[in-house]
Amino acid sequence: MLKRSKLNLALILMLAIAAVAVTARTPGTNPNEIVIANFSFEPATLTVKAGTTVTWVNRDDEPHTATANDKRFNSKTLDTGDRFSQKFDAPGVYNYYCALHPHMTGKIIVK
Ligand SMILES: [Cu+2]
Repeated sequence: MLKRSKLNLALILMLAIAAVAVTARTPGTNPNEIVIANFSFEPATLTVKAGTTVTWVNRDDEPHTATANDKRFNSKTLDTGDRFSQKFDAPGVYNYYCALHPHMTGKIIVK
């Protein structure tokens, strides 16, 4: 019985550590990741090298999209926790917005 409760305690500790590790993953941890939170893209302007894959992740309770102004890329509707990745091969400035909330805007600068 004692053994079993120790095992349970170890399991709970492991789960707690895993939960902390996930929670600690704050915006900016991955330099090529854009977090959508509080109805904004963070960072709003991201500069990357040509050939970089950028990933958006929705951390809001509301659905959002990442839609290029010129429609060169367009995520589907991203629900909470959903991700969208886009590779940028050609240098340039890529302005985008959220199709559901057009006041949400962002920019990828590819060098
Ligand atoms: Cu939105």
